[in-house]
Amino acid sequence: MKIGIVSDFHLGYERFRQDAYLQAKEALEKASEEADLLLVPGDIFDNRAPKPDVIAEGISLFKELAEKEWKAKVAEYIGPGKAYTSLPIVVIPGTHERRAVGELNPVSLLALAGLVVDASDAVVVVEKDGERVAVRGIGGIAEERLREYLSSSEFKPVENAFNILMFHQSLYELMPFSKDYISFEELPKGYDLYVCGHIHNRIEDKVHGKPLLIPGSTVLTQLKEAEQEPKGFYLFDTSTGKAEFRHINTRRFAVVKVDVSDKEPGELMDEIERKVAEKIGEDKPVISVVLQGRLRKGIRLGDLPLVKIQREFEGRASVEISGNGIDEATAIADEFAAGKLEGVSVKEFGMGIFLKKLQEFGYALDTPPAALFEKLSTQTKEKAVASAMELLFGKQ
Ligand SMILES: [Mn+2]
Repeated sequence: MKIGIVSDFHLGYERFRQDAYLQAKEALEKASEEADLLLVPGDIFDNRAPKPDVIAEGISLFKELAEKEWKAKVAEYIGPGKAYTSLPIVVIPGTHERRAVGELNPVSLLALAGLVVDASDAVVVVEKDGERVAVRGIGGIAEERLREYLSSSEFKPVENAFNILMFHQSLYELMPFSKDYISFEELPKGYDLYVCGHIHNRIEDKVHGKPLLIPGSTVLTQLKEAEQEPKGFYLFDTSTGKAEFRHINTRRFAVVKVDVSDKEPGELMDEIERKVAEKIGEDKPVISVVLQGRLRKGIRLGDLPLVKIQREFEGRASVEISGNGIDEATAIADEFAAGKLEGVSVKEFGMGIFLKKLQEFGYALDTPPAALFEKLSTQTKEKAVASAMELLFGKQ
């Protein structure tokens, strides 16, 4: 059987609303031309409660597929829910669609309408000419609850079938940021193929010696450098065990890096403008300007008229400018060395920067900034973030 794997459409994503719809449409259409079975491992929608016109986009995408002739059929559904169609289009909700247990999410609505089969917490067996493919789905669940779910649920590959585990989680080997993220080794064994959503650039790897395929999103979301790679979907052939990645047409995305070190503001603005102009084309690309290095003494990022550049290219490109790569730490160390902070403790100085940042983000929660600063500055990074979250939003 040929299996099309398409993920993370993020329908309704405000920034690139039309791209999200058109690129998902193209990916699904192209995949359905060749695949017997389609898998969508989550984040069809960008929101757990999409507006009716966004739900309509989802319905129309899958309605077109439902009208095609499919040789493969859902033959069996093992789980607490139900398959409302025999169409071989098997999906799970992702993190963006997650709601409390027992509540309907927008993906379960598509399933209820008989357009797709929701494989959350279930095994869906698809059959074509006597060949059976069994998909065990895990709907996106909170990372810290995944281990408990894996140990309390049944993972029994179906006999005489090609078994797939489909999920939507962060994986530690690919994102080593939290111990809550599961590692390859902890995933259930006995599957012939592992399919994951959630990660927005494509990845091919091995889990328990079997292929792991992550197709990435069909729309640009994070504006990370890796997203400059072409987007698309996987086509996996069970007879050869091989996967091919097929490209789709997407809005062009370019990253422009500018070293700010020792430059006058005027000079810097000219350079940014010139580099952005080089990337402009008729296709209205998304251009991410990443500022790096150390600003000249006395110049602050906020002093640069960056919005002017964004306005200048309006209608010809979508320009995003990020100062996250600017080395502020060294500049602060210089101020210390120059004795500018005499009489001010490091803690007070840190608190000052923290307050300024909160203001920039429009912080408006009840917790006093000083209490938050204490929580964040007295523990290891992971614990600090966890206890600050608890302070702000209560126990999750
Ligand atoms: Mn996603």
